[in-house]
Amino acid sequence: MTDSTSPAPTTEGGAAQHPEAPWWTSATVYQIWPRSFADGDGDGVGDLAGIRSKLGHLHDLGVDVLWLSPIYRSPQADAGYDISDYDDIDPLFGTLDEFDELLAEVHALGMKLVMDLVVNHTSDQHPWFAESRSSVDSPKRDWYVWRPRAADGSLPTEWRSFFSGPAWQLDPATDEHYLHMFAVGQPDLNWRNAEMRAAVHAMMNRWLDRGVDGFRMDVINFIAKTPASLEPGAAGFEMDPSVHDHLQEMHREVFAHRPDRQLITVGEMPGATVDDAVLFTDQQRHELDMVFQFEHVDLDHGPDSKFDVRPLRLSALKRSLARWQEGLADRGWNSLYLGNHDQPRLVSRFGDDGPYRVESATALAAVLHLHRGTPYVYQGDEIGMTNAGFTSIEQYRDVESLNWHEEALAAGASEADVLESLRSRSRDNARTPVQWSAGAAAGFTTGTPWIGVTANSAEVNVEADRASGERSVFEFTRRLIALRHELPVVQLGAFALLAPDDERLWAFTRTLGDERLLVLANCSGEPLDLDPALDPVLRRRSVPDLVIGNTPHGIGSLTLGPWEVRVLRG
Ligand code: ISL
Repeated sequence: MTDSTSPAPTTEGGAAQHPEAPWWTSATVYQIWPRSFADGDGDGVGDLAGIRSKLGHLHDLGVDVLWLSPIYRSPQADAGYDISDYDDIDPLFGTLDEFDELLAEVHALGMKLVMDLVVNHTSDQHPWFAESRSSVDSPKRDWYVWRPRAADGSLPTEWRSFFSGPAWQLDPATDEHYLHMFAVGQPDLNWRNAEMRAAVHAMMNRWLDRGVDGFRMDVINFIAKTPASLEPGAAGFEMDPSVHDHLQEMHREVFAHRPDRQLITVGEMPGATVDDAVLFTDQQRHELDMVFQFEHVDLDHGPDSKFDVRPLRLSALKRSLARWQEGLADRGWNSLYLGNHDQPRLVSRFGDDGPYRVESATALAAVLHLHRGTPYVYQGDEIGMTNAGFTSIEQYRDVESLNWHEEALAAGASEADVLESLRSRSRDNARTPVQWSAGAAAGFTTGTPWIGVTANSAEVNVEADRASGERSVFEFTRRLIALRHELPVVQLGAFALLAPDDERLWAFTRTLGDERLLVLANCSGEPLDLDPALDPVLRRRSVPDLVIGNTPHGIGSLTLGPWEVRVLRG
Protein backbone atom coordinates (compact mmCIF):
# COMPACT_ATOMS: atom_id res chain seq x y z
CA MET A 1 0.00 0.00 0.00
CA THR A 2 2.80 2.46 0.72
CA ASP A 3 5.51 0.96 -1.43
CA SER A 4 7.74 3.83 -2.49
CA THR A 5 8.66 2.02 -5.68
CA SER A 6 5.08 2.01 -6.98
CA PRO A 7 4.21 4.41 -9.82
CA ALA A 8 4.58 8.08 -9.05
CA PRO A 9 1.31 9.76 -8.09
CA THR A 10 -0.08 12.72 -9.99
CA THR A 11 -0.42 16.21 -8.61
CA GLU A 12 -3.63 18.06 -9.36
CA GLY A 13 -4.82 21.34 -7.92
CA GLY A 14 -2.05 21.51 -5.31
CA ALA A 15 -3.10 18.40 -3.41
CA ALA A 16 -2.06 14.93 -4.35
CA GLN A 17 -2.33 11.46 -3.05
CA HIS A 18 -1.18 8.16 -4.36
CA PRO A 19 -4.27 6.39 -5.68
CA GLU A 20 -3.53 3.33 -3.58
CA ALA A 21 -2.21 5.08 -0.48
CA PRO A 22 -4.55 5.30 2.51
CA TRP A 23 -5.89 8.80 3.21
CA TRP A 24 -3.90 9.15 6.42
CA THR A 25 -0.57 9.04 4.57
CA SER A 26 -1.14 12.71 3.74
CA ALA A 27 -2.79 13.62 7.06
CA THR A 28 -1.58 15.31 10.23
CA VAL A 29 -3.20 14.62 13.61
CA TYR A 30 -3.53 17.17 16.41
CA GLN A 31 -3.76 15.90 19.98
CA ILE A 32 -6.06 17.70 22.40
CA TRP A 33 -5.57 17.00 26.09
CA PRO A 34 -8.94 18.46 27.09
CA ARG A 35 -8.23 19.39 30.73
CA SER A 36 -5.70 21.99 29.61
CA PHE A 37 -6.80 23.00 26.14
CA ALA A 38 -9.44 25.70 26.72
CA ASP A 39 -12.01 26.27 29.46
CA GLY A 40 -15.47 27.38 28.33
CA ASP A 41 -17.30 27.56 31.66
CA GLY A 42 -14.76 29.25 33.93
CA ASP A 43 -14.30 26.38 36.40
CA GLY A 44 -10.57 26.25 35.68
CA VAL A 45 -10.71 22.92 33.79
CA GLY A 46 -10.70 22.68 30.00
CA ASP A 47 -13.89 21.33 28.43
CA LEU A 48 -15.85 20.65 25.23
CA ALA A 49 -17.14 24.22 25.11
CA GLY A 50 -13.54 25.40 25.19
CA ILE A 51 -12.59 23.06 22.35
CA ARG A 52 -15.54 24.29 20.27
CA SER A 53 -14.40 27.88 20.80
CA LYS A 54 -10.96 27.07 19.34
CA LEU A 55 -11.86 25.05 16.27
CA GLY A 56 -10.95 28.01 14.09
CA HIS A 57 -7.36 27.84 15.40
CA LEU A 58 -7.14 24.17 14.48
CA HIS A 59 -8.76 24.67 11.11
CA ASP A 60 -6.31 27.50 10.35
CA LEU A 61 -3.43 25.19 11.25
CA GLY A 62 -4.76 22.79 8.63
CA VAL A 63 -4.73 19.59 10.64
CA ASP A 64 -6.85 16.74 9.32
CA VAL A 65 -7.68 14.84 12.49
CA LEU A 66 -8.28 15.78 16.10
CA TRP A 67 -7.52 13.16 18.74
CA LEU A 68 -9.18 13.80 22.08
CA SER A 69 -7.57 12.35 25.18
CA PRO A 70 -10.29 10.75 27.36
CA ILE A 71 -13.42 12.77 28.11
CA TYR A 72 -15.50 9.87 29.40
CA ARG A 73 -16.91 9.68 32.92
CA SER A 74 -14.03 9.19 35.29
CA PRO A 75 -12.99 9.74 38.89
CA GLN A 76 -9.88 11.37 37.35
CA ALA A 77 -7.36 9.29 39.31
CA ASP A 78 -5.20 9.39 36.15
CA ALA A 79 -6.65 12.46 34.44
CA GLY A 80 -9.38 10.50 32.65
CA TYR A 81 -7.38 7.38 31.70
CA ASP A 82 -9.42 5.71 34.46
CA ILE A 83 -12.88 5.36 32.95
CA SER A 84 -16.01 4.56 34.94
CA ASP A 85 -18.50 4.87 32.05
CA TYR A 86 -17.40 4.42 28.45
CA ASP A 87 -20.74 5.70 27.14
CA ASP A 88 -20.96 9.08 28.80
CA ILE A 89 -19.02 12.33 28.95
CA ASP A 90 -17.65 13.40 32.31
CA PRO A 91 -19.62 16.42 33.60
CA LEU A 92 -16.26 18.14 34.03
CA PHE A 93 -16.02 18.29 30.23
CA GLY A 94 -19.68 18.62 29.18
CA THR A 95 -22.53 16.45 27.95
CA LEU A 96 -23.21 13.97 25.16
CA ASP A 97 -25.30 16.63 23.39
CA GLU A 98 -22.36 18.99 23.44
CA PHE A 99 -20.15 16.20 22.17
CA ASP A 100 -22.50 15.63 19.22
CA GLU A 101 -22.41 19.34 18.45
CA LEU A 102 -18.64 19.37 18.62
CA LEU A 103 -18.42 16.35 16.31
CA ALA A 104 -20.76 17.98 13.78
CA GLU A 105 -18.69 21.19 13.84
CA VAL A 106 -15.43 19.29 13.40
CA HIS A 107 -16.91 17.45 10.42
CA ALA A 108 -18.35 20.64 8.94
CA LEU A 109 -14.81 22.06 8.97
CA GLY A 110 -13.57 19.03 7.05
CA MET A 111 -11.69 17.49 9.97
CA LYS A 112 -12.09 14.11 11.65
CA LEU A 113 -12.34 13.29 15.34
CA VAL A 114 -10.67 10.34 17.02
CA MET A 115 -11.43 9.15 20.54
CA ASP A 116 -9.05 7.65 23.07
CA LEU A 117 -9.84 3.99 23.70
CA VAL A 118 -8.65 2.89 27.14
CA VAL A 119 -9.36 -0.81 27.45
CA ASN A 120 -6.29 -2.32 29.06
CA HIS A 121 -7.96 -1.22 32.28
CA THR A 122 -11.03 0.56 33.61
CA SER A 123 -11.52 2.68 36.68
CA ASP A 124 -12.11 0.77 39.91
CA GLN A 125 -15.39 2.75 39.94
CA HIS A 126 -16.60 1.14 36.69
CA PRO A 127 -19.74 -1.00 37.29
CA TRP A 128 -17.92 -3.94 35.65
CA PHE A 129 -15.28 -3.83 38.36
CA ALA A 130 -17.84 -3.25 41.14
CA GLU A 131 -19.51 -6.47 40.03
CA SER A 132 -16.22 -8.31 39.53
CA ARG A 133 -14.88 -7.49 42.97
CA SER A 134 -18.17 -8.33 44.73
CA SER A 135 -17.62 -12.10 44.83
CA VAL A 136 -15.34 -14.82 43.49
CA ASP A 137 -18.50 -16.25 41.90
CA SER A 138 -19.50 -13.04 40.16
CA PRO A 139 -20.24 -13.55 36.45
CA LYS A 140 -17.78 -10.72 35.83
CA ARG A 141 -15.08 -12.05 38.17
CA ASP A 142 -13.07 -13.23 35.16
CA TRP A 143 -13.33 -9.84 33.40
CA TYR A 144 -10.35 -8.68 35.50
CA VAL A 145 -7.09 -10.33 36.59
CA TRP A 146 -7.49 -11.79 40.09
CA ARG A 147 -5.08 -13.92 42.09
CA PRO A 148 -5.58 -15.48 45.54
CA ARG A 149 -3.62 -14.22 48.47
CA ALA A 150 -0.56 -16.40 49.16
CA ALA A 151 -0.18 -17.97 52.59
CA ASP A 152 3.37 -16.61 52.90
CA GLY A 153 2.22 -13.07 52.15
CA SER A 154 4.09 -12.87 48.84
CA LEU A 155 2.49 -11.00 45.96
CA PRO A 156 1.24 -12.93 42.90
CA THR A 157 4.17 -11.63 40.79
CA GLU A 158 6.96 -9.09 41.17
CA TRP A 159 5.47 -6.61 38.67
CA ARG A 160 5.82 -2.94 39.56
CA SER A 161 3.13 -0.43 38.67
CA PHE A 162 4.12 2.32 36.21
CA PHE A 163 3.04 4.72 38.92
CA SER A 164 5.27 3.30 41.71
CA GLY A 165 4.65 0.45 44.13
CA PRO A 166 3.57 -3.12 43.34
CA ALA A 167 1.13 -3.79 40.49
CA TRP A 168 -1.13 -5.87 42.76
CA GLN A 169 -3.75 -4.60 45.18
CA LEU A 170 -5.36 -6.73 47.85
CA ASP A 171 -9.12 -6.26 47.75
CA PRO A 172 -10.76 -6.81 51.15
CA ALA A 173 -14.14 -7.86 49.72
CA THR A 174 -12.81 -11.27 48.62
CA ASP A 175 -9.30 -11.20 50.10
CA GLU A 176 -7.72 -11.56 46.65
CA HIS A 177 -5.34 -9.40 44.65
CA TYR A 178 -6.19 -7.62 41.43
CA LEU A 179 -3.65 -6.52 38.84
CA HIS A 180 -3.16 -2.82 38.05
CA MET A 181 -0.29 -1.94 35.74
CA PHE A 182 -1.03 1.73 36.38
CA ALA A 183 -2.72 3.42 39.38
CA VAL A 184 -4.44 1.41 42.12
CA GLY A 185 -7.71 2.80 40.73
CA GLN A 186 -7.01 1.30 37.25
CA PRO A 187 -7.62 -2.49 37.43
CA ASP A 188 -6.50 -4.41 34.32
CA LEU A 189 -9.16 -6.09 32.21
CA ASN A 190 -8.71 -9.78 31.37
CA TRP A 191 -8.61 -10.02 27.57
CA ARG A 192 -8.81 -13.82 27.70
CA ASN A 193 -12.49 -13.36 28.53
CA ALA A 194 -14.57 -13.35 25.34
CA GLU A 195 -17.64 -11.75 26.93
CA MET A 196 -15.56 -8.83 28.10
CA ARG A 197 -14.05 -8.43 24.62
CA ALA A 198 -17.53 -8.46 23.09
CA ALA A 199 -18.59 -5.69 25.48
CA VAL A 200 -15.60 -3.60 24.37
CA HIS A 201 -16.43 -4.18 20.69
CA ALA A 202 -20.05 -3.17 21.28
CA MET A 203 -18.91 0.01 23.00
CA MET A 204 -16.56 0.85 20.10
CA ASN A 205 -19.38 0.26 17.62
CA ARG A 206 -21.62 2.66 19.53
CA TRP A 207 -19.01 5.44 19.23
CA LEU A 208 -18.46 4.77 15.55
CA ASP A 209 -22.24 4.80 15.02
CA ARG A 210 -22.24 8.18 16.73
CA GLY A 211 -19.88 9.36 14.01
CA VAL A 212 -16.37 9.33 15.47
CA ASP A 213 -13.60 8.57 12.99
CA GLY A 214 -11.41 6.11 14.84
CA PHE A 215 -9.46 5.41 17.99
CA ARG A 216 -6.11 6.03 19.60
CA MET A 217 -5.73 2.86 21.66
CA ASP A 218 -4.10 3.28 25.04
CA VAL A 219 -1.29 0.77 25.84
CA ILE A 220 -2.98 -1.67 23.50
CA ASN A 221 0.01 -4.07 23.44
CA PHE A 222 -0.45 -4.54 27.20
CA ILE A 223 -3.86 -6.21 26.86
CA ALA A 224 -2.31 -9.64 26.28
CA LYS A 225 0.02 -10.90 29.01
CA THR A 226 1.92 -14.17 28.65
CA PRO A 227 0.79 -16.87 31.10
CA ALA A 228 4.42 -17.24 32.22
CA SER A 229 4.65 -13.57 33.14
CA LEU A 230 1.69 -14.02 35.47
CA GLU A 231 3.29 -16.95 37.32
CA PRO A 232 4.61 -16.43 40.86
CA GLY A 233 7.98 -14.66 40.88
CA ALA A 234 7.67 -13.25 37.35
CA ALA A 235 9.47 -9.94 37.08
CA GLY A 236 7.24 -7.96 34.78
CA PHE A 237 4.93 -7.72 31.81
CA GLU A 238 5.59 -9.76 28.68
CA MET A 239 3.45 -9.34 25.60
CA ASP A 240 1.55 -12.46 24.55
CA PRO A 241 1.22 -13.12 20.79
CA SER A 242 -2.56 -13.38 21.27
CA VAL A 243 -2.55 -9.59 21.10
CA HIS A 244 -2.59 -10.03 17.32
CA ASP A 245 -5.67 -12.28 17.54
CA HIS A 246 -7.41 -9.71 19.72
CA LEU A 247 -6.71 -6.90 17.27
CA GLN A 248 -7.78 -8.99 14.28
CA GLU A 249 -10.96 -9.94 16.10
CA MET A 250 -11.56 -6.26 16.90
CA HIS A 251 -11.11 -5.46 13.24
CA ARG A 252 -13.67 -8.08 12.25
CA GLU A 253 -16.18 -7.06 14.90
CA VAL A 254 -15.81 -3.31 14.59
CA PHE A 255 -13.93 -1.85 11.64
CA ALA A 256 -14.69 -4.39 8.91
CA HIS A 257 -18.37 -3.45 9.12
CA ARG A 258 -17.56 0.01 7.81
CA PRO A 259 -15.61 -0.30 4.57
CA ASP A 260 -17.11 2.97 3.33
CA ARG A 261 -15.82 5.06 6.25
CA GLN A 262 -12.40 6.73 6.35
CA LEU A 263 -11.30 5.64 9.81
CA ILE A 264 -7.93 5.69 11.54
CA THR A 265 -6.48 3.53 14.31
CA VAL A 266 -3.27 4.09 16.21
CA GLY A 267 -2.11 1.80 18.97
CA GLU A 268 0.06 3.11 21.78
CA MET A 269 2.71 0.48 22.45
CA PRO A 270 5.45 1.02 25.02
CA GLY A 271 8.27 -1.46 24.36
CA ALA A 272 7.13 -2.49 20.87
CA THR A 273 9.97 -3.29 18.46
CA VAL A 274 10.18 -2.51 14.75
CA ASP A 275 9.40 -6.16 14.01
CA ASP A 276 6.31 -6.01 16.23
CA ALA A 277 5.20 -2.82 14.50
CA VAL A 278 5.50 -4.38 11.06
CA LEU A 279 3.04 -7.06 12.13
CA PHE A 280 0.68 -4.63 13.86
CA THR A 281 0.53 -2.19 10.93
CA ASP A 282 0.75 -4.40 7.84
CA GLN A 283 -2.58 -3.54 6.17
CA GLN A 284 -2.93 -7.12 4.93
CA ARG A 285 -3.16 -8.37 8.52
CA HIS A 286 -6.07 -6.07 9.50
CA GLU A 287 -4.83 -5.02 12.91
CA LEU A 288 -3.94 -1.31 13.18
CA ASP A 289 -3.02 1.56 10.87
CA MET A 290 -0.02 2.70 12.90
CA VAL A 291 1.55 2.49 16.35
CA PHE A 292 3.11 4.92 18.78
CA GLN A 293 6.49 3.41 19.52
CA PHE A 294 8.69 4.52 22.43
CA GLU A 295 12.27 3.77 21.39
CA HIS A 296 13.21 7.39 20.66
CA VAL A 297 11.68 8.76 23.86
CA ASP A 298 13.45 6.14 25.97
CA LEU A 299 16.98 7.15 24.90
CA ASP A 300 17.58 9.84 27.50
CA HIS A 301 16.98 7.94 30.72
CA GLY A 302 18.44 4.99 32.59
CA PRO A 303 17.07 1.45 32.25
CA ASP A 304 14.98 1.41 35.40
CA SER A 305 13.27 4.76 35.56
CA LYS A 306 12.25 7.57 33.26
CA PHE A 307 13.29 9.91 36.09
CA ASP A 308 16.90 8.74 35.87
CA VAL A 309 17.79 11.50 33.41
CA ARG A 310 20.70 10.87 31.01
CA PRO A 311 22.14 13.04 28.24
CA LEU A 312 20.80 12.40 24.76
CA ARG A 313 23.09 11.99 21.77
CA LEU A 314 21.64 13.35 18.54
CA SER A 315 23.18 10.41 16.70
CA ALA A 316 21.19 7.98 18.87
CA LEU A 317 17.93 9.85 18.31
CA LYS A 318 18.17 10.14 14.55
CA ARG A 319 19.52 6.62 14.10
CA SER A 320 16.62 5.27 16.13
CA LEU A 321 14.02 7.06 14.03
CA ALA A 322 15.87 6.03 10.87
CA ARG A 323 15.69 2.35 11.91
CA TRP A 324 11.92 2.69 12.18
CA GLN A 325 11.78 4.44 8.81
CA GLU A 326 13.67 1.55 7.23
CA GLY A 327 11.80 -1.16 9.13
CA LEU A 328 8.40 0.12 8.03
CA ALA A 329 9.39 1.16 4.51
CA ASP A 330 7.74 -1.71 2.68
CA ARG A 331 5.10 -3.00 5.06
CA GLY A 332 3.31 -0.97 7.73
CA TRP A 333 3.38 2.71 8.59
CA ASN A 334 4.98 5.02 11.16
CA SER A 335 3.38 7.53 13.45
CA LEU A 336 5.68 10.50 14.10
CA TYR A 337 5.79 12.31 17.43
CA LEU A 338 8.27 14.08 19.69
CA GLY A 339 5.84 15.00 22.45
CA ASN A 340 2.43 14.27 23.94
CA HIS A 341 0.64 14.50 27.30
CA ASP A 342 3.03 11.92 28.83
CA GLN A 343 6.29 13.46 27.64
CA PRO A 344 8.15 16.69 28.41
CA ARG A 345 7.74 19.55 25.97
CA LEU A 346 9.73 18.78 22.83
CA VAL A 347 11.43 22.17 22.61
CA SER A 348 12.71 21.86 26.20
CA ARG A 349 13.79 18.25 25.75
CA PHE A 350 15.28 18.14 22.25
CA GLY A 351 15.70 21.83 21.42
CA ASP A 352 16.63 25.04 23.21
CA ASP A 353 13.84 26.67 25.19
CA GLY A 354 16.03 29.74 25.82
CA PRO A 355 17.45 32.01 23.11
CA TYR A 356 16.68 29.63 20.22
CA ARG A 357 13.18 28.58 21.27
CA VAL A 358 11.57 29.60 17.97
CA GLU A 359 14.41 28.31 15.79
CA SER A 360 14.64 24.97 17.56
CA ALA A 361 10.85 24.49 17.69
CA THR A 362 10.64 25.05 13.94
CA ALA A 363 13.75 23.01 13.09
CA LEU A 364 12.45 20.04 15.09
CA ALA A 365 8.98 20.43 13.57
CA ALA A 366 10.48 20.31 10.07
CA VAL A 367 12.53 17.23 10.85
CA LEU A 368 9.55 15.44 12.35
CA HIS A 369 7.01 16.38 9.68
CA LEU A 370 9.37 15.42 6.87
CA HIS A 371 9.92 11.88 8.03
CA ARG A 372 7.73 9.25 6.41
CA GLY A 373 4.66 8.58 8.52
CA THR A 374 1.71 10.40 10.04
CA PRO A 375 2.80 13.36 12.20
CA TYR A 376 1.13 14.14 15.52
CA VAL A 377 1.14 17.71 16.84
CA TYR A 378 0.57 17.97 20.59
CA GLN A 379 -1.42 21.00 21.76
CA GLY A 380 0.84 24.00 22.34
CA ASP A 381 3.72 22.61 20.29
CA GLU A 382 2.42 24.65 17.36
CA ILE A 383 3.54 27.77 19.26
CA GLY A 384 6.67 26.25 20.83
CA MET A 385 5.38 25.90 24.40
CA THR A 386 8.05 24.95 26.95
CA ASN A 387 8.29 22.83 30.09
CA ALA A 388 6.41 24.08 33.16
CA GLY A 389 9.42 25.10 35.25
CA PHE A 390 7.79 24.04 38.52
CA THR A 391 10.01 24.31 41.60
CA SER A 392 7.88 22.84 44.40
CA ILE A 393 6.00 19.55 44.74
CA GLU A 394 2.83 21.52 45.57
CA GLN A 395 2.71 22.66 41.94
CA TYR A 396 2.48 19.12 40.54
CA ARG A 397 -0.80 17.32 39.94
CA ASP A 398 0.06 14.09 38.07
CA VAL A 399 -0.35 10.81 39.97
CA GLU A 400 2.89 9.49 38.45
CA SER A 401 4.89 12.51 39.65
CA LEU A 402 3.33 12.58 43.11
CA ASN A 403 3.74 8.83 43.69
CA TRP A 404 7.33 8.84 42.45
CA HIS A 405 8.19 11.86 44.62
CA GLU A 406 6.92 9.98 47.67
CA GLU A 407 8.63 6.71 46.72
CA ALA A 408 11.98 8.34 45.89
CA LEU A 409 12.05 10.33 49.13
CA ALA A 410 11.18 7.19 51.11
CA ALA A 411 14.10 5.43 49.39
CA GLY A 412 16.46 8.17 50.57
CA ALA A 413 16.67 10.57 47.62
CA SER A 414 16.96 14.27 48.39
CA GLU A 415 14.05 16.63 47.75
CA ALA A 416 16.29 18.74 45.50
CA ASP A 417 17.26 15.78 43.31
CA VAL A 418 13.69 14.57 42.99
CA LEU A 419 12.46 18.05 42.06
CA GLU A 420 15.24 18.35 39.48
CA SER A 421 14.16 15.10 37.81
CA LEU A 422 10.51 16.16 37.88
CA ARG A 423 11.43 19.50 36.35
CA SER A 424 12.76 17.73 33.34
CA ARG A 425 10.54 14.62 33.17
CA SER A 426 7.19 15.11 34.89
CA ARG A 427 4.18 14.63 32.65
CA ASP A 428 2.87 17.91 34.09
CA ASN A 429 5.41 19.70 31.89
CA ALA A 430 3.08 19.09 28.95
CA ARG A 431 -0.12 19.51 30.96
CA THR A 432 -0.03 23.21 31.83
CA PRO A 433 -2.77 25.28 30.16
CA VAL A 434 -2.41 26.14 26.50
CA GLN A 435 -1.23 29.73 26.35
CA TRP A 436 -3.73 31.58 24.20
CA SER A 437 -2.91 35.17 25.12
CA ALA A 438 -0.82 37.35 27.41
CA GLY A 439 -3.88 37.92 29.61
CA ALA A 440 -4.81 36.42 32.98
CA ALA A 441 -4.35 32.63 33.12
CA ALA A 442 -2.95 32.89 29.58
CA GLY A 443 -6.49 33.26 28.27
CA PHE A 444 -7.15 29.60 29.13
CA THR A 445 -9.88 30.27 31.69
CA THR A 446 -11.70 33.14 33.36
CA GLY A 447 -11.37 31.20 36.63
CA THR A 448 -8.45 29.66 38.49
CA PRO A 449 -6.66 27.04 36.40
CA TRP A 450 -6.50 23.55 37.89
CA ILE A 451 -2.70 23.57 37.39
CA GLY A 452 -0.33 26.53 37.21
CA VAL A 453 0.30 28.38 33.96
CA THR A 454 3.90 28.28 32.70
CA ALA A 455 5.63 31.53 33.67
CA ASN A 456 6.50 32.60 30.11
CA SER A 457 2.88 33.02 28.96
CA ALA A 458 3.26 36.79 28.51
CA GLU A 459 5.76 36.12 25.70
CA VAL A 460 4.82 32.63 24.54
CA ASN A 461 1.17 32.57 23.52
CA VAL A 462 -0.98 32.00 20.45
CA GLU A 463 -1.80 35.66 19.88
CA ALA A 464 1.82 36.76 20.05
CA ASP A 465 3.05 33.85 17.95
CA ARG A 466 0.52 34.32 15.19
CA ALA A 467 1.33 38.05 15.08
CA SER A 468 5.06 37.44 14.81
CA GLY A 469 5.29 37.07 11.02
CA GLU A 470 8.30 35.11 9.88
CA ARG A 471 9.05 34.00 13.43
CA SER A 472 5.66 32.34 13.91
CA VAL A 473 5.97 28.67 14.91
CA PHE A 474 2.27 28.31 14.08
CA GLU A 475 2.75 29.60 10.55
CA PHE A 476 5.78 27.35 10.01
CA THR A 477 3.86 24.32 11.28
CA ARG A 478 0.90 25.25 9.07
CA ARG A 479 3.20 25.25 6.04
CA LEU A 480 4.65 21.84 6.96
CA ILE A 481 1.16 20.37 7.24
CA ALA A 482 0.27 21.90 3.85
CA LEU A 483 3.45 20.46 2.31
CA ARG A 484 2.36 16.98 3.30
CA HIS A 485 -0.98 17.58 1.59
CA GLU A 486 0.69 18.88 -1.54
CA LEU A 487 3.81 16.79 -2.09
CA PRO A 488 3.68 13.05 -2.76
CA VAL A 489 7.39 12.88 -1.90
CA VAL A 490 6.58 14.01 1.65
CA GLN A 491 3.83 11.43 1.95
CA LEU A 492 5.52 8.43 0.42
CA GLY A 493 9.10 9.21 -0.54
CA ALA A 494 11.80 6.74 0.52
CA PHE A 495 13.85 7.93 3.51
CA ALA A 496 17.66 7.92 3.74
CA LEU A 497 19.63 9.25 6.70
CA LEU A 498 22.83 11.20 5.93
CA ALA A 499 25.80 11.77 8.26
CA PRO A 500 24.44 9.34 10.89
CA ASP A 501 27.29 9.97 13.34
CA ASP A 502 27.16 13.76 13.29
CA GLU A 503 26.14 15.03 16.73
CA ARG A 504 24.86 18.38 15.45
CA LEU A 505 23.55 17.90 11.92
CA TRP A 506 20.27 16.08 11.32
CA ALA A 507 20.19 15.46 7.57
CA PHE A 508 18.17 13.13 5.37
CA THR A 509 16.68 12.78 1.94
CA ARG A 510 13.24 11.76 0.73
CA THR A 511 12.91 10.39 -2.78
CA LEU A 512 9.94 9.46 -4.94
CA GLY A 513 10.45 9.01 -8.67
CA ASP A 514 12.13 12.23 -9.90
CA GLU A 515 11.23 14.16 -6.78
CA ARG A 516 13.90 14.49 -4.11
CA LEU A 517 14.06 16.55 -0.93
CA LEU A 518 17.18 17.24 1.14
CA VAL A 519 16.48 18.16 4.77
CA LEU A 520 19.31 19.85 6.68
CA ALA A 521 18.87 20.84 10.33
CA ASN A 522 21.50 22.28 12.63
CA CYS A 523 20.57 20.90 16.04
CA SER A 524 22.90 23.20 17.96
CA GLY A 525 23.21 26.80 19.04
CA GLU A 526 26.43 27.33 17.04
CA PRO A 527 26.84 27.93 13.30
CA LEU A 528 27.52 24.69 11.41
CA ASP A 529 29.55 24.35 8.22
CA LEU A 530 28.16 21.88 5.73
CA ASP A 531 30.47 19.48 3.94
CA PRO A 532 29.69 19.65 0.20
CA ALA A 533 30.51 15.95 0.04
CA LEU A 534 27.32 15.32 2.01
CA ASP A 535 25.00 15.61 -0.98
CA PRO A 536 25.14 16.56 -4.68
CA VAL A 537 22.71 19.43 -4.10
CA LEU A 538 25.40 21.18 -2.06
CA ARG A 539 27.92 20.88 -4.91
CA ARG A 540 25.78 22.58 -7.54
CA ARG A 541 26.70 26.07 -8.67
CA SER A 542 23.13 27.35 -8.86
CA VAL A 543 21.21 28.41 -5.77
CA PRO A 544 19.00 25.47 -4.81
CA ASP A 545 15.23 25.64 -4.64
CA LEU A 546 14.17 26.16 -1.04
CA VAL A 547 11.00 24.26 -0.15
CA ILE A 548 10.85 25.58 3.41
CA GLY A 549 13.33 27.05 5.87
CA ASN A 550 13.27 28.85 9.20
CA THR A 551 15.68 31.70 8.47
CA PRO A 552 15.13 34.28 5.76
CA HIS A 553 18.69 34.32 4.41
CA GLY A 554 21.67 32.24 3.40
CA ILE A 555 19.96 29.62 1.21
CA GLY A 556 22.98 29.20 -1.02
CA SER A 557 25.58 29.33 1.75
CA LEU A 558 27.35 26.32 3.15
CA THR A 559 26.82 27.41 6.73
CA LEU A 560 23.69 26.73 8.74
CA GLY A 561 22.89 29.25 11.47
CA PRO A 562 22.03 28.11 15.02
CA TRP A 563 19.06 25.71 14.82
CA GLU A 564 18.57 26.59 11.17
CA VAL A 565 16.64 24.12 9.04
CA ARG A 566 16.65 24.17 5.27
CA VAL A 567 14.67 21.89 3.00
CA LEU A 568 16.03 21.88 -0.54
CA ARG A 569 14.68 20.35 -3.70
CA GLY A 570 16.88 18.34 -6.01
O1 ISL B 1 4.25 8.23 30.83
C1 ISL B 1 4.62 7.12 31.05
C2 ISL B 1 5.29 6.77 32.24
O2 ISL B 1 6.22 7.71 32.39
C3 ISL B 1 4.37 6.06 30.15
O3 ISL B 1 4.92 4.87 30.54
C4 ISL B 1 2.89 5.92 30.07
O4 ISL B 1 2.38 5.49 31.27
C5 ISL B 1 2.60 4.97 28.99
O5 ISL B 1 2.96 5.68 27.87
C6 ISL B 1 1.14 4.65 28.93
O6 ISL B 1 0.43 5.81 28.74
C7 ISL B 1 -0.93 5.74 28.56
O7 ISL B 1 -1.57 4.95 29.54
C8 ISL B 1 -1.53 5.42 30.87
C9 ISL B 1 -1.88 6.90 31.00
O8 ISL B 1 -1.53 7.36 32.27
C10 ISL B 1 -1.18 7.73 29.96
O9 ISL B 1 -1.56 9.08 30.06
C11 ISL B 1 -1.50 7.14 28.64
O10 ISL B 1 -1.01 7.88 27.57
C12 ISL B 1 -2.53 4.60 31.63
O11 ISL B 1 -3.77 4.65 31.01
